[in-house]
Amino acid sequence: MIVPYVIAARPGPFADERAPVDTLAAGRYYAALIVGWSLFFGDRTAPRPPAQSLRQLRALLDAGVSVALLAAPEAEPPPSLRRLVETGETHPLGQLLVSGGPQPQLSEYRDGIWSTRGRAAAPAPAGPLPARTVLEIGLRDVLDALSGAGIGPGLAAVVGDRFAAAGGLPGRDAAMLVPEARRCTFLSVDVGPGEPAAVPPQVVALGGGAETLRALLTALVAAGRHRRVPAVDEDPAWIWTEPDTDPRRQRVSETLLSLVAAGIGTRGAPEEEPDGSTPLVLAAGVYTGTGSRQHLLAGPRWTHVGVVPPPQRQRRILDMRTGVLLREELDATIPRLRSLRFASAALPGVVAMRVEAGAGRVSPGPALRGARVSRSGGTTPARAVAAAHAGRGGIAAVAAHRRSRAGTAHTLERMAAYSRSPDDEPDPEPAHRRLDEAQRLGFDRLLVQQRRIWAARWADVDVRIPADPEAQRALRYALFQLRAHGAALDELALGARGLTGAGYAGHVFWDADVFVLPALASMDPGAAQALVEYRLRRLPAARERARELGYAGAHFPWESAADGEDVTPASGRVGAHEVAIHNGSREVHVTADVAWATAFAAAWAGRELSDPERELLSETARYWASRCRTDDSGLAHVDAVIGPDEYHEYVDDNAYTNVMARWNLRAGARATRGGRRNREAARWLELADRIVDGYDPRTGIYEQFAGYHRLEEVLVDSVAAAPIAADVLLGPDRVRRTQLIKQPDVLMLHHLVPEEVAPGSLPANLRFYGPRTAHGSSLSPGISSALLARAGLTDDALRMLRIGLALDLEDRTGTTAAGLHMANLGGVWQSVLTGFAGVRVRDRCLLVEPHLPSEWPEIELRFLALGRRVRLQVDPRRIVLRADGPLRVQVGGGRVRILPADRPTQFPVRRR
Ligand code: IFM
Repeated sequence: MIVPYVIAARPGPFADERAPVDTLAAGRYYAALIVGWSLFFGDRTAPRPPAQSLRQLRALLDAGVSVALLAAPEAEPPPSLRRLVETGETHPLGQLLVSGGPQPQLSEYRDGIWSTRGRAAAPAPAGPLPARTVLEIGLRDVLDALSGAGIGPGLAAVVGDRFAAAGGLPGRDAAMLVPEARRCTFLSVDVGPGEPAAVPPQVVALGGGAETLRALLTALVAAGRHRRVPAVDEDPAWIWTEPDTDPRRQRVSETLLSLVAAGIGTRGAPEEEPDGSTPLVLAAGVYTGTGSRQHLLAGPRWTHVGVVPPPQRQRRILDMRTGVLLREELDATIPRLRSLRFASAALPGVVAMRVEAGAGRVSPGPALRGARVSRSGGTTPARAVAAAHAGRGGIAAVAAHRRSRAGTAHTLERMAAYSRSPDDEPDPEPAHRRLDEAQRLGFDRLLVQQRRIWAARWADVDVRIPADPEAQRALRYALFQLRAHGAALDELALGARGLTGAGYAGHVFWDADVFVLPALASMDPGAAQALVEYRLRRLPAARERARELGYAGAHFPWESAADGEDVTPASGRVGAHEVAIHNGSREVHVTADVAWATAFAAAWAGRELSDPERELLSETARYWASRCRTDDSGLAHVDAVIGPDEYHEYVDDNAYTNVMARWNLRAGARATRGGRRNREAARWLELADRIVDGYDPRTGIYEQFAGYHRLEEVLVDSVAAAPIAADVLLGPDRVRRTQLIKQPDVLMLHHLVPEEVAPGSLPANLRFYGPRTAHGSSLSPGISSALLARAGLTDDALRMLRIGLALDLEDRTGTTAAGLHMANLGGVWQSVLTGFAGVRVRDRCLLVEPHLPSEWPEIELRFLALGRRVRLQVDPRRIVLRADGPLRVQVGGGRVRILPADRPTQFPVRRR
């Protein structure tokens, strides 16, 4: 047999080596093979495809390789293939795609079902098409179908026989003329005229004809059997790469590379857990400790593997398109250390990993670490079982691994399943059942599902900014982590750092309600509802707290954990200073924030409030009614609070708190039904009208709190370029005497409750408070950017957005090691969705009023709203909206219209 040698033409595990074809394929470089029908089946005039080809086809599909067969117009029609494939076919891992015929259409065989899809490419002209056009259309359709299964072109090999053949001109093959196929690998198995000398640079000239093709197919099948570590499509638009091992960035990388699903988060620590690494597995809502010492419980860890020696150089790639993390050693002898892991989006609580390296480098050790580990008896003796116990609840895990070998590569495959119990003894049984299911499916099938589910998620929610690939990628990172955290659990306790680190002990702040929830509502309504449910279930605790403090109704805690009691610590550090923390008793706006989020989630989804939600709005209104003090002139005040600007404490009539309280009283009144309560609601409405808000109609500016204007006027620029932690730089006492503020306070009102502030007051308040805002909180840049965009200051808005986008990815605050700033991730998406695209929901109508910065001539957003999947495209000339069902829309302040289902509708761009 001929074993041709290859010089691989593109980066990848084999980029720098001369490797025989079976080694090339054995790296599972390809998740899909695209090949001409006649090349695959040989003589197309034969009455039926040869049995050997069909056997290989089935073997490939079983090994997890998708196969696309492209046929020229005169090729044998797909039905004969259908019959043959269906005979004896079970459930192949790969997908079979067939395109061909005089007017090409794509047939797809998946999970035992054939279907024919609409064409992705532009409609072909009527009449017989030239063979080249048929192949181009077919290839486009195939790539589109593969991408729908989460297989990008970088994971596809196009196998042809004469890439340089067309007139001897390099790169004239039909496949190579399709721009979408740019990142495919082209393998030439024949030597056409002029080849291999004139072979286009992107083609790998294997030569060897049909025999090479068979060898390649056999090697691909073997790669599947040998459980090699799959590759990812290194499309820069979809990957985040953490480069070499830089010990200073190690813990930041671990945060950024966290994988989260179904309320279980695993930090991205390298397998060998080198010095300085902080590996951690956390489960949403599972806290340990009491009072302000409550913190998220560390669960058993599943990723530890001994690696000797550890890699000198490596790169780690988070593939956001498919939700997997790849690690690759660089500059080492083959086989290099490689690993791939993911938190299954298909099987809740299941995580999976494969690691490969040369003989003796990888030692599995125990499959679970870091908690009480016991071996299970009974029917599954090979499983490790471990549980981490909190006071009441805990986290149970079961795991198993197995080893295999292919040539010099030794592979370890580990799967684990978690079950979280916020309130009860951790129970490994559900985890055992999940692991049974995962093992029945196997790693490859789980990976296929992972790719498909993430592809479907991105089809619903995504952002495209053709002129700004960096911003697009950073926004995708935010969407990726938000979506991964957004589990539609029965309730979702989402701490300030999510499940990516121990920062803020995993406590739940207003970050979850006001910053994350609106973002999640546009991507996963079930997850947004789970955030609301977390608060609803703690309404009794909030009632209790109000009573303890001498108030009526319900008052939510500033920091919340398991039970809904206030868990704000009494002191903390600001730079070198140990300072008392008063937020627990003073940052009372959180009560209105929770009410706002409850109403927002329902409004965005286009549904009525449920009875428990109405109750929450009424109870919080009742709190404000008792919290307000009425002065002799009848005006109502809220005394001695801390607003979102935490630099100034114990202030009276903080505009944010007062206006949010006013909104809450009105919303509570609207939510209240019947009898005695109506009289109470009338009192709330009357009280709301009397709350002072610090607005001065002469200047159009809200005074942030009583006496703010008398403070020393210091602008941020005179201290340093924002963002800065002004309290750390100047000291908390000094900063308190100035007008410097930590984050938008008054301006948050323009974002959350625009109907509660004076019409047209946004620009004046932006001009006034913008230069005073230090952006000392990660919550600040995203919402500031949204407001600047809405006010038409789009280039300033983009500058501000870039601060938010870099905040974690470049560790701008030096705090990312302790976890992602979830509120910032929510904030940057809000900036794009509600700021630049100007999308809001009001009265069950989608309002759209885009304001694009000069650097972004066009954007495309996909999101969910009012129960619809919405696609919005904006360019300098038009706005195009499309929804998957009828939708009330109002574009650019025009008239309200009903958008027809599934029909793109154009609107003109309004010039300012
Ligand atoms: O909730 C925020 C607050 O607004 C500013 N300090 C950090 C908290 C948690 O992110």
